[in-house]
Amino acid sequence: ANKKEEVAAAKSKVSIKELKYYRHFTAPVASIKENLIKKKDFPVITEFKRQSPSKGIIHAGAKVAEIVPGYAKAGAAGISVLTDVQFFGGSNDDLSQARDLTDTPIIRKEFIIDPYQIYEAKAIGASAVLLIAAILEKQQAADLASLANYLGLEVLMEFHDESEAEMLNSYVDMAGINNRNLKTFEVDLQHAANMISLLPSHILPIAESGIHSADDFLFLKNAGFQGFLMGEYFMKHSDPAKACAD
Ligand code: IGP
Repeated sequence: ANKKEEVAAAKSKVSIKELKYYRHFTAPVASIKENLIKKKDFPVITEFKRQSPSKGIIHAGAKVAEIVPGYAKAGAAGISVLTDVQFFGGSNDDLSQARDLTDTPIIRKEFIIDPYQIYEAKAIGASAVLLIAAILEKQQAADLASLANYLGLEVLMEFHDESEAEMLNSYVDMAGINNRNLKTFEVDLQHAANMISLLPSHILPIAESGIHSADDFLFLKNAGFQGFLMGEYFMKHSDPAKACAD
């Protein structure tokens, strides 16, 4: 099933009105952006991810309860949880479970194309949502980001191509530059370093993907990035939380 069908199916099971009664919907959440600014020594969003289309299985059967509390304890500024079932083997349940285990703000990693998914993000306990510029129209991205802000969710908009910079809107809190080309899966840190200058200064720049060493981190930090999204580097370990703390 594609995302559109998936969203339609979810909508027919649980309405937006019903999502508003979920216990996480009205619960206050912390800010990833503020945390990234505060935690200058470790401005990292750590990701919970079992598998990906580019890497296949990264950590088979990974359990939220065994990893997320450790990420939080290690001082992560935020935690990214994949909710996409088809490609990443994640679930909404992973995210709400993570929310119950920590106060560290959580970003919903999902292919968001419909307002329903923003309500859903709030209902399962997210603090922030990812909007991928490459899969959205400009007006659609603005509507989704505006709804997210209205519901108290921060917006991380993800870019890969220079041509996507025009997708930015005033509701975007953080801009992620993905080092991984989602079509070819090729990773190039220099690409992010080249693209950072396209971002307006009030939007916090985050480097995403393929950060695998202290050298990678320092290279991107020197290029001006203030946040770092890291998944595989931790998840490939048998004990990701320990790898994160080390
Ligand atoms: C993490 P990595 O290489 O550290 O595991 O990457 C994160 O950036 C990556 O999972 C990601 C992603 C996405 C996943 C970036 N953008 C969009 C799904 C959808």
